[in-house]
Amino acid sequence: MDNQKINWYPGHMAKARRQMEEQIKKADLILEICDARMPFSSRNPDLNKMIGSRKRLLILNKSDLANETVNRRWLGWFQSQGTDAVLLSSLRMNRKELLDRIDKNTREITEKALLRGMKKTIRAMVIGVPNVGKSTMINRLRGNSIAQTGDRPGVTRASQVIRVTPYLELMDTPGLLWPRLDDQNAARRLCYIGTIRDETVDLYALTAALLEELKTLAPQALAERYHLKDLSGDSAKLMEEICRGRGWLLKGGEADLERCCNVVLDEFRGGKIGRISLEEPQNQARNTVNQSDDEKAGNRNDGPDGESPAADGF
Ligand SMILES: Nc1nc2c(ncn2[C@@H]2O[C@H](COP(=O)(O)OP(=O)(O)OP(=O)(O)O)[C@@H](O)[C@H]2O)c(=O)[nH]1
Ligand SMILES: [Mg+2]
Repeated sequence: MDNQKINWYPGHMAKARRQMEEQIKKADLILEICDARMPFSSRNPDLNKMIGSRKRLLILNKSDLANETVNRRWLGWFQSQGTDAVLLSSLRMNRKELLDRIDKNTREITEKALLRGMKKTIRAMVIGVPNVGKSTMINRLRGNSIAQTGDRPGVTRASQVIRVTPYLELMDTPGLLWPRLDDQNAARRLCYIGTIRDETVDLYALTAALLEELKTLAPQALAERYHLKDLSGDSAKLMEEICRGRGWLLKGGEADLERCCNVVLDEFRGGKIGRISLEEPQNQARNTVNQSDDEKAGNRNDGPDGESPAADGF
């Protein structure tokens, strides 16, 4: 992955970006969604600039896939920064709690309108990078599947307004990345979680990099999932072992590395290896690969918090 520049800006995004710049100005509230496993790298700096000082609620979605302790740390960190944030799992959220939170964030606007004798319909815009669960969250809030969703990036191609309650409209928008890719660590993580299309990256290099990170972030979970006795070898060796353990062999007995890459990435994305957070608030301003050994130990996702999926947040 080191020598491979990722082209993460498909053509449709430039058009969507221009439209969203205008739409943001008209929104009463911005619901910015990021991935709870990596709230730093899954937020689009470009969108951040466009939002400016407009009212926003930051939603750390897919919290069911992230480590619970780290989730709480992120929530505390955002609070300390003055950013209103919530943990969410769109797949098992409490609809009323999220609606109440939206209501709280727009109360001033509705009360002002009431004073003028009007019952205002709030328009909130749902934005974020691809595949973080924007459309899924809207469907869950509405109670049926009106917006198209899918476990790949780029499903929503155009903005669409969806009425969620008589007085709340949400605008679903296409996931947006930013055109300049400077931080290759962030790019790699975005690939791990399926924000950038797999077709644009070398999946072998990506899986090798992910396994290297998991050796540090969740060694126990990794060893257990793939019955690995020894994690000291490099990622090429680990992939060989995973293939042999699972019986993924080609005709001549060679390891089926393509299958290994597809399954490991898929299992990581689906939380099957464990609830693993890729970023911690205290490291948010630098690369986790440059952490000290103490910090690495503190960043582990293994142990009681990393094991059982449980609903937290909404
Ligand atoms: N585990 C888990 N999966 C989720 C959650 N929210 C969404 N998903 C899954 O993530 C995938 C992407 O969801 P979408 O709602 O299509 O994501 P999106 O942000 O609208 O994506 P684009 O339209 O491509 O920008 C789907 O497979 C969803 O089922 C969540 O909270 N937890
Ligand atoms: Mg979508």
